[in-house]
Amino acid sequence: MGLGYIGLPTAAMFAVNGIQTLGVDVNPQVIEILQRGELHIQEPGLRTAVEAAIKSGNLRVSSKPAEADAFIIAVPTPFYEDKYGEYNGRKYKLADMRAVTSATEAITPSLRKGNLVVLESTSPPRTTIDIVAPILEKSGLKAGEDFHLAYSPERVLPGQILRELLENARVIGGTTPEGAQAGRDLYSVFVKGEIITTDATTAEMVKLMENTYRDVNIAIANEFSRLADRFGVDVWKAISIANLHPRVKILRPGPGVGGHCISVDPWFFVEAAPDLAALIYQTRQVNDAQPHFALDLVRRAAGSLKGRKVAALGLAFKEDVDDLRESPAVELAALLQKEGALVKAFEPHKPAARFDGFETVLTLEEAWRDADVIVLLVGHAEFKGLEARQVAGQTPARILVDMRGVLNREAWQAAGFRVFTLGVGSTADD
Ligand code: SAJ
Repeated sequence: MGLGYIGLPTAAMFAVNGIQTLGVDVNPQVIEILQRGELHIQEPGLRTAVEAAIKSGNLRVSSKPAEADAFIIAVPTPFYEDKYGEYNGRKYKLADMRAVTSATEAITPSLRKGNLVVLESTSPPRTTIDIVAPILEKSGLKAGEDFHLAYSPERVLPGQILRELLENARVIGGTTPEGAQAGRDLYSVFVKGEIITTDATTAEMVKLMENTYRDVNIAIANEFSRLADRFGVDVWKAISIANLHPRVKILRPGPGVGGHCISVDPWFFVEAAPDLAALIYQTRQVNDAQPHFALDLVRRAAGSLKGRKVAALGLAFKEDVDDLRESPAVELAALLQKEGALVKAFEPHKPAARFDGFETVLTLEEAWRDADVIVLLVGHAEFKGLEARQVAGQTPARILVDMRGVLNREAWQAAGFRVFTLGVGSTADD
């Protein structure tokens, strides 16, 4: 159920490993595109995997589920745009679980004795027990007695989904030990990594803990970038030295935290226990405010933003992916434009993408042809390899702002640029 970034590769993996698989999606366009032999999402290796799955004869797609031995629910769990909870003056987001409930409702009529149902969607703790089980039990069958029920989160990294689906350790939490075992039997068809079985609520919490831990770690890196800026220190150097300590591994600062996981999952904890999750709430505040810190850096670099022409390099939520959703780069480009700059943004992985708040262009050259300032927003491989001297010959801009700490300061300075790097205080050595 759900043929997105997780459901589609998962369905393809089962199919190429000999399991008859029906991929179901409520979006008729998705079904139509897949039936045409095309893909509606980009992910390295996915085309080959889906083609092999279809060729094997084991993968079919449909807008409706059918009877099966096992059902996997891999639908999105976004937030409501217009509803918030509040605790002690802290406003928090509320998870929109409607896709999970409707996918669960859709399979209930097909549910038979002995079936296995697995929820993969990232969800607040206790969703499997408190939300999914009661819906399925409307069939008259009892979870843990008549059918198996488990939670098994995907933990793959966008850009490396195919490899990580196979290789990563996989946690499977059953509402009963038998449910977890049934899940292990199913996923061991293609999972090469270790499979750990536990209970459903532990598995739900594990998933949220992993991404929350990462969010907290990036928040401290982002806060360090602000401190380093104030104290005239180069945060990148300081972090790399601190990370020589055998028990320290600080992540990288940047213009913010985006994507569909790290900036989202911590809210599930806040929503489920707002009275307890104070650090997690604060972490979200720090990371959500980071685009504003980045905006201020461009303002300082450019003197003022009014009427300044800005070439924005990269819009994806992180390096080397084409995903522009929940992207701090998009947010920053829009903020720059709103503050009076004239932005031309170029995203090499999706050059034709369009946004309301600012202009996008089809090539790097177009972005910087008449720019005053170049701002690197995403550390894509194609930007890391830019030759400062060559760029200097193609643009009148002589101010470079590097939000990811990936460009060589000396080389760009030697090519005539004034270089501003996020987290590098102005008195840090050049
Ligand atoms: N980021 C930084 N600094 C860093 C690392 C990341 O600013 O040092 C930013 C990125 O630019 C991006 C955001 O954080 O905007 C998230 O990127 P990410 O690479 O940390 O994570 P995702 O969202 O691509 O994938 C994460 C992964 N979780 C962990 O590594 C614990 C992945 O394994 C999960 O499957 C995925 O979330 C998910 O679906 O939950």
